[in-house]
Amino acid sequence: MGEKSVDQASLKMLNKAAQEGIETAWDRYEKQQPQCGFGLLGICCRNCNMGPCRIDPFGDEPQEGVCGATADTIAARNLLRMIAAGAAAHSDHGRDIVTTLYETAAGETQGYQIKDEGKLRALAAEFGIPEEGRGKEEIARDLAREAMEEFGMVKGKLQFLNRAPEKRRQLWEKVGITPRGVDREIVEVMHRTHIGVDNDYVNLTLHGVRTALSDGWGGSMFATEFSDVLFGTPQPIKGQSNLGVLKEDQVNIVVHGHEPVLSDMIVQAAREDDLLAAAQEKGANGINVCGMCCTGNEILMRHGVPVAGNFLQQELAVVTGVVDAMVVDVQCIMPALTQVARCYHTKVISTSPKARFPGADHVPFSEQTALDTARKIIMMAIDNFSHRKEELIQIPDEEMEYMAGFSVEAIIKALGGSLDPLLDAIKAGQIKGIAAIVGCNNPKISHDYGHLTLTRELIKNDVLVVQTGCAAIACAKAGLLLPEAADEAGPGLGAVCKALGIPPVLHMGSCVDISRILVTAAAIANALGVDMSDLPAAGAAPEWMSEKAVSIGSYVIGSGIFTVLGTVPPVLGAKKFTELLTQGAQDVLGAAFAVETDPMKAAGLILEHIAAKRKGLGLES
Ligand code: XCC
Ligand code: SF4
Repeated sequence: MGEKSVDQASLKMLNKAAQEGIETAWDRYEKQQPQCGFGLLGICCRNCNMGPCRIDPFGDEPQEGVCGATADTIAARNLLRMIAAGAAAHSDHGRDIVTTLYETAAGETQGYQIKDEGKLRALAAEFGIPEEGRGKEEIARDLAREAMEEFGMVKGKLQFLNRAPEKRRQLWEKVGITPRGVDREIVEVMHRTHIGVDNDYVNLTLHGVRTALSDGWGGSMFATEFSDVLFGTPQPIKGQSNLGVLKEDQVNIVVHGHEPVLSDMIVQAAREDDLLAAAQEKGANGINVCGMCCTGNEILMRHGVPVAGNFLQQELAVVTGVVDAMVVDVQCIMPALTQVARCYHTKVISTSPKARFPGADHVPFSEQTALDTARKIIMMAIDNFSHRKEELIQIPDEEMEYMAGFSVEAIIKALGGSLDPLLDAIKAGQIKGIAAIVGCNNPKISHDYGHLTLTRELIKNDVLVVQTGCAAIACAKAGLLLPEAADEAGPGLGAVCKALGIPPVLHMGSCVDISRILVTAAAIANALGVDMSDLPAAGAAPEWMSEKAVSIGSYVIGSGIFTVLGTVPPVLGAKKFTELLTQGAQDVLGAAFAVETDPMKAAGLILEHIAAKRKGLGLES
């Protein structure tokens, strides 16, 4: 497993990059070795200018920062700031979707429509907004305004929390971590982690979980639900994945980042006749829009658009020499892209006022002129088609079909209208439990190895796997998102999948769509009349790297679900804090973290956990 990747297409492009003298994340990671020990252990602090301070991890002096902060305080504060950044990223994305819905309802945007009126009306009912006899625009305006208020603290408690089982809500109340408002919790992290405010690592941790909950049951859930209203609720759909989706004879546009507001418009505009004609005029046989990372997941879930790859493949896509434009919005976009692009002909086009990249072309995107901007970007890609450097072109032939689009609504539909068949299969032990495998890639672990190994091992043992993000793309490339992959599953899960015609690994969307997983888990717990912590369910992030993943992991355990991390979080230098995260949290939240870098062992932990929870529910193992 010493290889940089287990994905053949990526290995080919890494080879090509090396021959052409191109540095990638793996090379830069190598150059960072050895990485800073204090940083890895989480015990350096730069929160004030008496510092920076660091704690001696071997128990020698110093054991406190200048202000007296201990290792536990420092590591907890650092982790809280990671949660805040992650929650902010998801939630700011959510806010933008809410705003887009509001402006669309007011007739102020270009190209958007309310695509799922049924979902709009259901959400309105949930928020207590009258909908009978009212038009969809009117309802959408009220709903969006109501949602905007959730970011502040008008009601003092997030609306979507009501989707959680009552026992879980009571626990949140009792522990004092019911999230009040999305922005409020994030701001409070920054306040509490300022020098001389919250110095108790337990108190800090509880607020960290509350902030993360405001992401999972707040910002992220708004992003998902309101995206469904605007762009349609995903239904099962097929498409292609991996770098082989790039086409030598077509204009290739890779959309990379996170938000559907731009990528959906590009997909829409790329189908227009005059743009196709313009591409043909330049000698191209078409316009090939592909996705990357989570914005890729957004459009593959809704349109079956091909996905070129996951996080560690962004540079490698450029190395093929056929990407005419790499269009980016926000999050997980390596600044190195413009460096790599310079060696080929690729234009990196940034679009968000929040995310500029030195060396990129910037085309400011706004909802008011969305379709025109998308057209302009596509024209730039078309114009760039003739600038390809023939001698640098090499497209790996790896390409794999996937089935995605498993929203909660789609899962219920696939089950024949209710969750009952799934519950019955779980009760009967055909399906032992459910595992959510999510998150990024990280050069600290062989690319895709963690995702694929853990997924394969779990489905083999009759655990239904649900996925989002880069984990899902890894499995798409490996063919695990196809109904035929049921052959790789254990006899119980395999039979259920074959009967329903679904894959044993369900792609539920982008990372904000982990909210769909929360909704599913809550619905199952509600149907069984138990708390989410009683379910035979687990979460895992085998290759995580982003701060968003820290927020996700924290709201998953905050929701009562055991979570295994496959790369080591920066906390191990703080003994008591680490114990709290991996053990103490169990008593308080009914769930805790485990850290296990070997995905086979991680699978063992999850299977053990699922068996114990089945026993707790009185189910046969
Ligand atoms: Fe980013 Fe969402 Fe991680 Fe992938 S999984 S590397 S966060 S793109 Ni979200
Ligand atoms: Fe050092 Fe305390 Fe300042 Fe952190 S807050 S840099 S530990 S003095």
